Amino acid sequence: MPIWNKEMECMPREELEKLQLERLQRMLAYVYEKSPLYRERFDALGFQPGDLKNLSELSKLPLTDKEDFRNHYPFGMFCVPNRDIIRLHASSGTTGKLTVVGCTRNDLENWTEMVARMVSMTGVDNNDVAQIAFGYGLFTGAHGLQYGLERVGATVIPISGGNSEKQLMVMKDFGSTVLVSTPTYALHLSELAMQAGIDPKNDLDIRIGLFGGEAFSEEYRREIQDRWGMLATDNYGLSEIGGPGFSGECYLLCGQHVAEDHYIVEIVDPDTLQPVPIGQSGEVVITTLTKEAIPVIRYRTKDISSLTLEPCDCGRTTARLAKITGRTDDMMVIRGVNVFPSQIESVIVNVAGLAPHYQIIRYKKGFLDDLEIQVEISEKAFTDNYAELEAIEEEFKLQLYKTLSLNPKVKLVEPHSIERTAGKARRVIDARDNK
Ligand code: DLL
Repeated sequence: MPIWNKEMECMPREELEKLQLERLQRMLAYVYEKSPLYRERFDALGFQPGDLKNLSELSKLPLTDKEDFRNHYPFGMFCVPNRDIIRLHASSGTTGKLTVVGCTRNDLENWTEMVARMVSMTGVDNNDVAQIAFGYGLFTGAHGLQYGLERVGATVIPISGGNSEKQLMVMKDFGSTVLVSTPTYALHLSELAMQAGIDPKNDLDIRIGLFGGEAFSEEYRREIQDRWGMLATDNYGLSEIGGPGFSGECYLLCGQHVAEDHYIVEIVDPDTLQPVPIGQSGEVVITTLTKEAIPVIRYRTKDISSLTLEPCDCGRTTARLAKITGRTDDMMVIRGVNVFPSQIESVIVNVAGLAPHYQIIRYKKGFLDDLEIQVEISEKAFTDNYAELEAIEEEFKLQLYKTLSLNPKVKLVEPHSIERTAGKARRVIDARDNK
């Protein structure tokens, strides 16, 4: 399979690290000159941009986080005058205040190239028809994917999220071969297709899914692949560092190739904030190497993953990021046990009779936090035979206990009773104040 930018994607590691160091040194000088925030932080450390002599010294610099974006809302993080910004995007945080990001013309060009690489490594090319079912708007997902897909010559259908009946009609009539959406929405669409008498595997032409925007487990991926008969790829990024294009899986589905000529990725221990050895899991920290509008030095993503530097069988030499297993702020401590929603998802997808639609309710029982897991019974298993339902519930509880060593409350609910979304799913409901 052709590689979009062989020079960069297959560069020997030593050469790549040399390039990263040059770019990092340039970037540090740039932010020192243009950003009051970084100048102040570097000065406080007594650090001059020219002091950094090798890549490992990056970990001595201070971290940047979402709070910095909030405190400098809307444009205080920008390093170029407004006249050089040609695009604004934003992501909505849980607190309601937007995290605003911008692009210069060069940023947009780099973004397009990175997404072009990302989509081509899955096998997408100019014969494909790509249906973009991410919501257009301030979210970086839809626009970013559109640029990259158009750059490789695919035909783009910018249908946006929602209106599922129309999605299916367009998919069939326009012959879509690529679906771009959140994994949750892909699963939901397959369900609606089946209800409408369309078998996504046999009656539709989708062969590749470019998924991202939220975490999904391997088991969830398998479910999507089985239902659609497609290759379901996982792609990660966040608006603060430029959106999608940061990392994505190739057709071998063995970790996400990071665009290392544009970013340095570190994995740190979320408690001590110290780098962990390669291969070990921790919080992903990202430094941009080429961004002009909003460069970020050591951005704390709160996402948890690990890295490998082994070259991939596809021929690329870039570091690969394992599937994101959760966020540090997703982690719930229940009776002393660390629980991530992704662990619960893995259990659900492996229990026969359950559908992968669920919600986790976190509530207070006395002084302790506890969980209630509401999960849909699959349509096939839905029955009014109490004993059969009870057997499913018992099996679910047993598997939960095996995975978590906990006995959370479990509630099986009817098919289709958990709200579906065209965007990112909200898996955990925090009801600790009112339970
Ligand atoms: O979700 C950017 C994006 C769009 C990436 C489309 C890939 C495809 P934000 O809205 O800023 O940006 O949300 C970023 O979403 O910190 C993760 O917690 C989560 N996230 C995004 N992609 C993945 C993924 C876009 N593949 C936040 N796996 C991130 C797990 C993901 N989590």
